[in-house]
Amino acid sequence: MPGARQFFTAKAIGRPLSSFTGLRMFLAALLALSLGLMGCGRAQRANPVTQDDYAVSLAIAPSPPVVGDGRLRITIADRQGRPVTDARLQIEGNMSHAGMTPVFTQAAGGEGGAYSAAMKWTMAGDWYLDVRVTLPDGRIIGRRFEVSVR
Ligand SMILES: [Cu+2]
Repeated sequence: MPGARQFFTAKAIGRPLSSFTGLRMFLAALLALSLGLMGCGRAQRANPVTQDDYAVSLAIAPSPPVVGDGRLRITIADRQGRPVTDARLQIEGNMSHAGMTPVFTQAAGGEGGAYSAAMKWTMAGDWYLDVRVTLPDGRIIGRRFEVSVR
């Protein structure tokens, strides 16, 4: 699948991209509005990117995460609790305030349903991680995790 390793290409994302982009634009507008009204505010929490039957969990090392190099461990299981291997994960980290450069990382393989990715926390504070999972059958699911970095 050429291009699948690139982040957020239209080909890889397909139809969900438009709603995701719309959501991002809506959130950006909300954030701009809230910043204008009350200074440096938090972004609104987003609704789930997709509805699905999978269980996706995140663990971070070190814990609690600190500024600098960290490690993400993301575990995926299906509805029956069976580990999902051979998915591809594209991960985008953003802070809850405007003006930060996003941090990207990715993971694949997933032996035992566990995926490991290096992550660089570039600043202390509130982050959110958008995890896009391309399942072995090509479907894409998404999760957003909130992370507080010291
Ligand atoms: Cu920041």
